[in-house]
Amino acid sequence: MEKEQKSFIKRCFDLAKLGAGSVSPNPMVGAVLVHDGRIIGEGFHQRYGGAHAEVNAVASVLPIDRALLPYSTLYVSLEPCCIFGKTPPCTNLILQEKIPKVVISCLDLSPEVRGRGVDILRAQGVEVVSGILEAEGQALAATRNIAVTQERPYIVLKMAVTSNGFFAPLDGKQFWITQAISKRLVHRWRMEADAILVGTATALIDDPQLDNRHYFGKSPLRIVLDRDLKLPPHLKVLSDGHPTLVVTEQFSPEGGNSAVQYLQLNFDSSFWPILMAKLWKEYKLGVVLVEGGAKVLEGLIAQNLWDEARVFIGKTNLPGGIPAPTLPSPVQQSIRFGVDRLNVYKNDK
Ligand code: AOF
Ligand code: ZN
Repeated sequence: MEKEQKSFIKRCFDLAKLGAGSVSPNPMVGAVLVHDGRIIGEGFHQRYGGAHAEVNAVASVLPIDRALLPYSTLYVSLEPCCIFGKTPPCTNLILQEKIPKVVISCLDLSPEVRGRGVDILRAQGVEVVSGILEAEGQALAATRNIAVTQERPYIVLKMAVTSNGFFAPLDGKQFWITQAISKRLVHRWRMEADAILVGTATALIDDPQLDNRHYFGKSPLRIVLDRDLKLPPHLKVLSDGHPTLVVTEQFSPEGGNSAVQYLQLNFDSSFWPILMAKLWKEYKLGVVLVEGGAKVLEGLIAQNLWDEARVFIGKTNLPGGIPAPTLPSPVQQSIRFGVDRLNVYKNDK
């Protein structure tokens, strides 16, 4: 029984992940309808503002199987919602379709839901089993659950470090640490994020495009810090016509490129928490990928404003340089990726 529940919940996770990069600031959610051990419907949340996983799963049931719904179990990776948001509550759908049993992995921590979805179903006589593969379900829903509880985006730090622990050379020149295939993985992470953030030195030294051109899907918004508006306008992020948000202490300049917007903020000790709160509240950014440099990464680590860090260890060495920022949590996962190693840290504070 438990084995069967786990395998259907795993299927929900796989379906949910198909929504990566398209659903934020909503969570990735997958759902499976099962009758007598047979899957009769499947669905996932495909895009922000669109139908929820449960709705798509019910809609996928063949006419011949529809009569089975009142005898089936609905598996969902997340607690069904009970609110009128951009779409109607999934709890209503479950009750209308007379689905007698719902198995979920974890709760939706959005303030209006937070267990109310489960309570409503139980109060109406639906059997609800919760907590199946809960840690994995929580990891999948973390972008949403962190954002709604912390009122800031889910923050992913990305960095590349030489095998002898250096982040960059001291001479302020661009230095490539990882192999080419690692770059493709980073572009996948860019597709999955709502925004990429870099500091002034990175924008100046690397003149990066900060887009996704080596993977499928969209490119995120680019966020560049430029306290004194000293970045030259010919840099790619300021001149290629794709959207960029420049965070500055100065008042926004007149004219310029319409793709470039400015956000004026004081660069004082509360800079990071205020910026992150604004990115969530005003810009609705659910996932921010931070790509450096060292000062930006260290600033966020010092304020405990990070959720996950993905650190590539390259094969290259530097005789000296800027030491890599250190993370206060242990490595959670270490994967060999071609000639590079990828260490994943999760913030456990
Ligand atoms: C679900 N199934 O597939 C997803 C859920 O504005 P809306 O209509 O998209 O609703 C937002 C709420 O639904 C919010 O609580 C969010 O966490 C949740 N997402 N819920 O039952 C889904 N994507
Ligand atoms: Zn829903």
